[in-house]
Amino acid sequence: IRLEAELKNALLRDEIAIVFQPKVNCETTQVVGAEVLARWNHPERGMIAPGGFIDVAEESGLINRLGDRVLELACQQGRIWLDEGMRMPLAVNVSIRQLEKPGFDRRVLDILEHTGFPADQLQLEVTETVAMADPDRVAAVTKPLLDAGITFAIDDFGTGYSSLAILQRLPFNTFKIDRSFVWGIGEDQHSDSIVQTILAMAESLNYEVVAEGVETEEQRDFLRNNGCSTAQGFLFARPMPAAHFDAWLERHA
Ligand code: G
Ligand code: G
Ligand code: MN
Ligand code: NA
Repeated sequence: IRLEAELKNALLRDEIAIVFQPKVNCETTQVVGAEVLARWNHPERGMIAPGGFIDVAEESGLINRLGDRVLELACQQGRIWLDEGMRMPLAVNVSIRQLEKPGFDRRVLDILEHTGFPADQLQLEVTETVAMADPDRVAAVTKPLLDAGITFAIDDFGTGYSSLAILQRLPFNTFKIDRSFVWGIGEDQHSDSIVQTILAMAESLNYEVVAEGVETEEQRDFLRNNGCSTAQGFLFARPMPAAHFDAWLERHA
């Protein structure tokens, strides 16, 4: 309850911040976009990672305001980059509580409109378990957003129970391979096979794949050699505030 009250205050005091983690082409390491991650800039406890507050935000319903704020901050920064001549597609996490809340689609479109960030440069990430729990609802809620040009990724893919039949009815065009499988590459046979199976599924469904949590050259080489187009992880960069992201891009180029 205390954390909930504090989080409510944090929203009023504008203590929610975002960081950006680059997504790179596996082959060329060229930057193809970034995932946006929330942080709570707590006056006493410093930067708090989402593990420390997303659950509370979801249980209390504060996730709706927090999610709107994260999206708004992301689109504002994306627009700044565009005005500086840099196209940077952004992926923002959304939770089931946001998707379920009536008017979600309208609010997303409003934020795009008032920030001037293009819909076709925005991707929304929904975890696999959520996507599969109520596929019809997800399909209905995401329809107007899809029509506007927003794309959808299934986050933490491989940890749930996706069926091909259901996937075909859903609006996703990207799998994000869960980092637990990426970490198993070269370590256990199961992870190698699971990653290869996800890549094969993606090919037959015409999905893109982003491997998350890539930490070693060996993981990256395996992914590239098996046809994975995009990777994200500490091997390339940690999540960073916008100013650091700019500096990193300059060094990376
Ligand atoms: O930044 P970090 O790696 O600690 O993020 C941990 C988890 O929190 C990630 O898996 C991510 O999906 C989730 N997360 C981060 N930012 C947001 C956000 O803005 N909204 C939601 N719903 N989840 C987020
Ligand atoms: O799936 P999700 O949206 O939760 O993923 C983002 C989270 O993963 C962030 O909290 C980010 O800090 C974390 N992360 C990203 N890359 C790596 C990595 O290479 N290694 C580890 N340990 N965590 C990572
Ligand atoms: Mn994610
Ligand atoms: Na994930």
